[in-house]
Order: sequence, then structure tokens, then C-alpha cells
Amino acid sequence: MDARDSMNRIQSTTSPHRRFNPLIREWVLVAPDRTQRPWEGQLENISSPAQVTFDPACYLCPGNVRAGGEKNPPYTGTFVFDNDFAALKPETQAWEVEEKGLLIARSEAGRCRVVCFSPRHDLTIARMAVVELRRVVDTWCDEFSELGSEPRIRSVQIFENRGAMMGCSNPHPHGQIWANEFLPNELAKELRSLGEYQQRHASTLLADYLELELEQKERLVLTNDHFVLLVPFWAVWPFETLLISRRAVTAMDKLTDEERTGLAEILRQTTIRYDNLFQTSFPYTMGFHQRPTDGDAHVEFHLHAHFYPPLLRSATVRKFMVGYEMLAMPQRDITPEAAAKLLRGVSDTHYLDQSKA
Ligand code: H2U
Ligand code: ZN
Repeated sequence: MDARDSMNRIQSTTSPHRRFNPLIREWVLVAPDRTQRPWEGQLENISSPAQVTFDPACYLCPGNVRAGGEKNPPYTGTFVFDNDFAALKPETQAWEVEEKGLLIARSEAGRCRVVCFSPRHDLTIARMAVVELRRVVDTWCDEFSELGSEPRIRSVQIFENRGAMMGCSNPHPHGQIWANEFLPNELAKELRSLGEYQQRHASTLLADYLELELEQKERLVLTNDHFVLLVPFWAVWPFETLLISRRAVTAMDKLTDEERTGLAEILRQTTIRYDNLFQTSFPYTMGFHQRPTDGDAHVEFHLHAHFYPPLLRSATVRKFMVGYEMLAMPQRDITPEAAAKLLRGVSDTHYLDQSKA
């Protein structure tokens, strides 16, 4: 069978198979028929979007007092502060324990930041204007550079938990940044794969992968001049997507002015598609993977973001990673190609704005 035939086979198959994730070198089991199974489990209660533009009880709204006693300024754009309940602290002293190679521990110093995307309590990325999202991108870029330039910081993890289902504590639009000394597991896995790929092929793994996806078009969701959103061939979560910069930049600090705006635009479109899919404020965890800030150039690295939404067949049925998935390997129910088609098929106007259009 030639490459084209085998690709056609995998894209139309309904038989169980495995797919390989070359970024982290792990397999995922794809069992396309399983969505037929009956569901008598828990039905999720999706938190409806906040209705008020200002909530006096919200610890992120402008002018309000936070749990730690500090008062937020009357901010009008983005607002960043040190997490009052930071998991990582800059003053942590260095220590190391190792006993017979079995009991191994190390101190971990770092900083945790909270980024408010907007003073408006009722907005989400999907409902913010591109100029406002551009300010969020600029804020992330500044934070990446500032935190990354601290001598002990080697990793700057920017992420957003959206929706109570994903453990988000507050509907006010915000994300977090955790910056620390040692490379977190996911970044370390990616760095190894990207590094070995770069050595062998003199290009980035994601640049070559993107080329394949742009050719095949099966898993594309959105494209603009600077970014591409797709359901990766090896996606684990039902509507997982991967956002890749067209130019192989190592991190946000290398983006041009137009690329930053391109990122703001595609973030808005991505979240609009998600919300429109099940006509709800779609929960997810998203975050960027960027080059380690250890001072090396890391030409092997290629800026990208992962979106991991837990919803499966409707707004009330979610995916759980249990049983076989915890003990053996992750498994998905619908094919990545089917998920991409569904996401491509929804409107590019947010459902809450459609009556106005
Ligand atoms: P999540 O909604 O993703 O959990 O992020 C909110 C973060 O805000 C959380 O990490 C912090 C929590 O520690 N926080 C403060 O820093 N100050 C507060 O007054 C409440 C919450
Ligand atoms: Zn608020």
C-alpha cells in the first residue's frame, strides 16, 4: 500500500487502531465506534456565562479586594499580579535528596502569576474584541520575557483553565503563569523529540507536520496568515486542538507585530467555534509550549498551544480518563478527522451574537 492509500484507509476507518504522538512519543488508542454506547452516567451542569459586567464579590474585578487582602487597581486593560496562593515561590532555598536512586527529590523555586484578560467580568476570549485580545497577547509576551530572564527560571508555562468543569475558580476572564527552575514533564518530553528531529531533518518537527496537514486538509479547523489550528492526528481529548505558528519561532517573544495580531484573531475564532459547537461556554484547559528560558537559542523549538476540552458528545457528556486510560493508555471515541469536520462546520459568529448579526 502506498502512503496515500494507507492515509485514506486510516481516515475512513471505523476499526480500532493506535496513533503515535511524535511530540511526546506516546500512543493513543482510537476506537471510533464507541460513541454509540449508552450513557447513564453523570450529566454535566455547564456553568452559564456571567451576566454582570462587574461583580462586587469577584476577587478579579477592578477595585475589589482579593483573598490575600490586596486591592486590585481600577485597571482598564489587562492586569497581572503574583498569585496570592502561589505554588512556587522565588525565595525557596535549593536542596536535593537522593537515596539509592529510589527516593529522589529536589527543591523547586519559581513564580506564579495571575493574568486578568479584561476588566469585564462577563467576557470570555470568545467574546472579546481582537484589539483587547491583542493586549492579552502582548501581556503574555512581556511576562514570558520578564520571567524568562530571571536567572533561575527555565520554563514559563502560560495557561488558562476555562469553566468550573476544568477547575476554574471564577468566570472572570483570566489565566495563569507558572514559571519555574526545572523543565516540567510535558515540556521535557517535547524538547527531546523536537531536538532529535531537528538534528536529523534540519527543520522543526512541527513545521514538517504542519506542511503535511496543510496538504491533507482533513484535520484543519482554522487558518490565517500566521497561525493554523488543527485537530492533531494523535489527539486524545475529543475536540483537542493544536495551534501552530506558521513561522517556526521558538517562543512568543519572537513574534512580529502582525503575528501577534494573528494570534489574537485565531484565539478568538478558536473559542467561538468551541462555544458554537455545543452552544455553551465551552470548558477547556489551554496553554502554550515555548522554548525553555535557559539562555540557549533552542532552534528546535516551535511555538504552539494545546487546547484540551473535556466535552464529548454534547454539553452534558464529558470524557473521563479512567480505567484503561489510567492503567494502560489514553483512548478516544471519535476520530480526529470527524472532530475537525464538526469544528469546521460551525459558524464563525458567536451564538450569543448571532441574533444581533
Ligand atoms: P484558576 O481559576 O485557574 O484556579 O485561577 C485563579 C487563581 O487565582 C488561583 O491559582 C488565585 C488562585 O490561587 N487567587 C489569588 O491569587 N488571589 C485571590 O484572591 C483568589 C484566587
Ligand atoms: Zn470579576
